Amino acid sequence: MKRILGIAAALALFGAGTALAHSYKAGPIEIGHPWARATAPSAPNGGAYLSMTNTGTTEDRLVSASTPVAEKAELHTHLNENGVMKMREVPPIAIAPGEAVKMAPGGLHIMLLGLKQPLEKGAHIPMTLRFEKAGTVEVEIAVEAAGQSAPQAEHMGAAGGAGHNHGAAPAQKQ
Ligand SMILES: [Cu+2]
Repeated sequence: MKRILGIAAALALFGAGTALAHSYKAGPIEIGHPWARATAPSAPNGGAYLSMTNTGTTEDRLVSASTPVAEKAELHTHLNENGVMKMREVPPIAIAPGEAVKMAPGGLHIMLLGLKQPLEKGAHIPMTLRFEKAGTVEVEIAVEAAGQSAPQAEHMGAAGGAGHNHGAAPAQKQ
């Protein structure tokens, strides 16, 4: 319990100074902007996303992930099977030297199964990533709006363009 409180306090401090884009390093692997979609209070599962860039000279693999807010975290992808989108657990995700792997809604993601609490927008949740060679690294998942299809920080570039009209409801103000 004491340990959990300590982590919470550290997260509160860290969270206060965190910009939307944040990144981490595990050896030569750069982990960019881990984020998750906010979940409804009764949602059993959630999804987290991040990018991994290998600045080293040998392949590494993301083996597993874990977070105290979910019973289990699995590496998943979406597959289109006869027009039906389905999720499947995937083997460790390889990142070739000089390459980047980007998780995103509709594709690769870290599935958070058995949420112990809803993921609330604005929260930062701890996650441990384990790489085959680079070992483990602690990251923080930034929880963003439920309808978010891309990280806020990269949204402008991705959706880009003047006059681009978002069909969705206006973004909620904090
Ligand atoms: Cu999934």
